[in-house]
This record gives sequence, structure tokens and C-alpha cells, in this order.
Amino acid sequence: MQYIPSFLDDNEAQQLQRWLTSNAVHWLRESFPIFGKQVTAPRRLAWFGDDGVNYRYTGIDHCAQGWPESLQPLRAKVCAMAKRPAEQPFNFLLANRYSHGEEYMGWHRDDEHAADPLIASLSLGATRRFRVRSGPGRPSTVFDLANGSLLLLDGRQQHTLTKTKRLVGERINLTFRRIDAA
Ligand SMILES: O=C(O)CCC(=O)C(=O)O
Repeated sequence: MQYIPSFLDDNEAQQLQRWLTSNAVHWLRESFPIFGKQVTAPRRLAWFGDDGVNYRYTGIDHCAQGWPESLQPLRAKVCAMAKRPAEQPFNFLLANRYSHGEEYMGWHRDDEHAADPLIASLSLGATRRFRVRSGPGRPSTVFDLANGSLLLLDGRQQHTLTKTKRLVGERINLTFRRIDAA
């Protein structure tokens, strides 16, 4: 794992967050089945990627329809930092939007068989606590993910974005991924 605190400077981070929260991006709140019950996700979601790349998780397809021009320089910068091979760049971007501290993401792994384990995770807005561990009951490594930071992690490790009762503003997380045809 590698944490890069000021991958984007404040100005770049603010500009990107402004674009992501403009009408240019359509955010949706998904629901999915857990133990036979339909549960609404405590966050909103958007995604981009190479045309036709599908990231399927929680039983739902997320099929990309291309990259907005404004995200291409960022994608190139993230690929360079993560040392992606030129012929295998990140081809999918999953964005999660947490309006306040009660929105979160529970413990999970991103170990879908078509997905490359290396994930580059960019944080914008409020600082939130993120934990990574090798499995249930194992000790976790804690990161307070700051505005403009980039975390390179192995998606096969369990990770969570925890809830907080503190009054925190909105946070957006962008995870760059490589998905190969199943
Ligand atoms: O918002 C975050 O930092 C967590 C995102 C995450 O766990 C995921 O996209 O799998």
C-alpha cells in the first residue's frame, strides 16, 4: 500500500470536486440484495470507463460509456503514479459520494475475478477514516484520507470507509481500476 497525501493540490482537488458535483455527472443511489433483503446503499454512485467495460459487483452491472474529456489528464496522472503498463491502463472509474458522516461503505473486498487487484483511490473533500485488514478479526491499518490524496491498495484486502458522528462535509472518492473481459 502507498499513501500519497498531496497527489492533487487544493486548487486541483476543488476544481475536480466542483465538476463532479455539477450537472455534468449523474449520481444514483443503488439498492442491492443482502441476505434476501433489498438494502439501499448509504452513499451515491457514478462511473466512467472505456466504452463497454463492465464492472459487475453486488450482482449489478456497471457498464461504462466512455471517459469525459475532463477526466483524461487525471487518468493519465493516476496511471503514471500507479505504474500501470502502457498497454493496460486503468479502464474503469468508480465514484462514491458520501454527503455526510453517516454515509459510509462497510467491510468488503473488491476481488471480482475479472478485476486487477491494484486499485488507485483518490479522495476529495472531507477527511474520512479508512481501514484495511487482511480478513475478519485481523488488525487493521488506519488511514485518514485527506482531500487530494491518493491511496494505492490491493482490492483483495478487506477495506471499509467508516461512519462518523462528527459533523463532516461531503466527500467524493474515485477508484481507478483495471477490468479485463470476463
Ligand atoms: O470511499 C472510499 O474510500 C472507499 C471506496 C471503496 O471501498 C471501494 O470503492 O471499494
